[in-house]
Amino acid sequence: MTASPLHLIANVFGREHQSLNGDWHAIVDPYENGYYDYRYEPLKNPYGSNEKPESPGDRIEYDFDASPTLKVPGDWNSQRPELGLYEGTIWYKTSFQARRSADRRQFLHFGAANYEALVYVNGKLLGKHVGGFTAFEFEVGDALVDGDNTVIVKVDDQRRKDGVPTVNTDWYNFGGLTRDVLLVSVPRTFVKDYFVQLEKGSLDRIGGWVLLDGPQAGKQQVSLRIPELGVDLKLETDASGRASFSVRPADHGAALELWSGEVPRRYSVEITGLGDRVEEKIGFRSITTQGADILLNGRPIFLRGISIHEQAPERPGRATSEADAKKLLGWAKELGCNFVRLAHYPHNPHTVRVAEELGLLVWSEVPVYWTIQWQNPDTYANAERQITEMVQRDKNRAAIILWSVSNETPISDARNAFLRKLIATVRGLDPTRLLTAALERHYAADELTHIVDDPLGSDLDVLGVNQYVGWYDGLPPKCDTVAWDVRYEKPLVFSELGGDAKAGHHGPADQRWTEEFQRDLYERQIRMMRKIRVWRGLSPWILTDFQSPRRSLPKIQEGYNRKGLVSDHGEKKQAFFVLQAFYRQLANDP
Ligand code: GCB
Repeated sequence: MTASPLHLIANVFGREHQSLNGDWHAIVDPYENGYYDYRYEPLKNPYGSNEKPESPGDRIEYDFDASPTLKVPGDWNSQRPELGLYEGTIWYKTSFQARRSADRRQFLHFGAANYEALVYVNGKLLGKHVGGFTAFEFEVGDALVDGDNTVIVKVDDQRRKDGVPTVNTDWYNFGGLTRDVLLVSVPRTFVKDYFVQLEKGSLDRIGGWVLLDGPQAGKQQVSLRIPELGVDLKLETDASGRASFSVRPADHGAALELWSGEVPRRYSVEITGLGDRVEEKIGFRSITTQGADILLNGRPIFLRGISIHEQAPERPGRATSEADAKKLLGWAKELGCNFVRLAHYPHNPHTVRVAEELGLLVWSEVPVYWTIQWQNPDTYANAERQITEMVQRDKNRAAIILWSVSNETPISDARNAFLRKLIATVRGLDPTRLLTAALERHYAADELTHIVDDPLGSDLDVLGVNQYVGWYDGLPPKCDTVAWDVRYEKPLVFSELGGDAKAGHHGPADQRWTEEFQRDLYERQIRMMRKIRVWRGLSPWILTDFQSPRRSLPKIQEGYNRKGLVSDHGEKKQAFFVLQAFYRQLANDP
């Protein structure tokens, strides 16, 4: 039995840690030689044990230390030409120095590994994680030795029918250890997690909980301080290590300044207990709906957004760093956005933190995309774990206002039941944020009226709708004739719209793939959307051109989805400026 990953430690970067990023030795293993014997049964000593010949006659047909390296964090596809479209297993190995200690615990933290990872320390299998975009951790425990330690990770990025996502997506299946890897060290009993946010429906009351983990977690004193707000609480954990709290800074004589796009104010929150201390900057804001309005801090807001993939800016590969996040989100700010849809999976934690610092509201989603196996309980368990890991990691980020459970999932009873269960899970984990999904619309018989009546609409707070009028659905002039019939009195956000244009390719507005076509499409789309009474935001598809093997049209696509407003070389297309002008106008006259 392999162990499952643990409930995530909050704020790993704020703990004592060493980075294991860098050059890891890597063995490319398309036939799973390191894991199975010739009968295709798991071997007793897979590559995970890192055996070395003990005498000259020993036959060991692999050697990590003599194998070339790959950069971590990073996708493997963009690092070596022969791995461009490789899908399968690569074994990674690195070493680190450590000390065993009776009063510290060590955890290996992986920001993400696409898609399945088996983690070994000094030959011992710690466990397995499935899902390419969420963080996971294993306690290293007894596997650690004083001095030199070895970590080996088997990463397999084969697409799976029963996976989340399934085999068919419109993005590149970048494999590897794509995010930071850390060795985190904490006291035996430590502050593992906390939830510190404005209480639902309140503009001045902060509430939540603290969770201790370890042999002395129960019935302990914990303190929670927000010095700038005069908050200094002494809490006691229950038998399971948890303590709840609720506090009004005004009762301590302090005026709470809320986090907003204009003033992304954050406060230092310090939590201490049993010799452990964690500190993190947290913002406080409320997000609710009222009829068709989205209210940020009690006031209606229109979401001027853009969708973003975790595609590296101006180069092939996955975006992996804070610098990448700053570049991408800098373009979103330049466009005039106050909102970004981080599609179609949880993005790098750097991206969410930079968005929070820049005052960008965030939609965060899981890759429950198109047609996954709605009736398969393992697929459901996988989706539920991914969404749980997403919420665990980012629940204290004020920037995130929307959790999205799915993208363009055709309506069926099995799908409705699956997504309703996911929605209930998220509401249980985080009662403070809004729930959404990118839904589809359908046509009335006349093909001109678009109806939004997905049954899931009754379970969601905000209706996300993807629509491609003028691209997959007629030509741009069709936007002038379409009417919308939205059957819910809820905020409608167009989570996608757009069309492809190759930067620098020019022609008349009715010639597909030109910048003029895309510009005309945006102008007409904006006119169409403005007529919809419950329309409260948009996140057009998409900020930058992104790699997708589905997109093969020579001279135009060449492996890229070209719906970006910015090209893969950083050139802004004409439609960028159409949307920018619209967003400037909205910002001045909301
Ligand atoms: C969609 C999908 C998105 C695609 C986009 C397109 O509806 O949600 O993942 O990339 O359309 O360009 O076709």
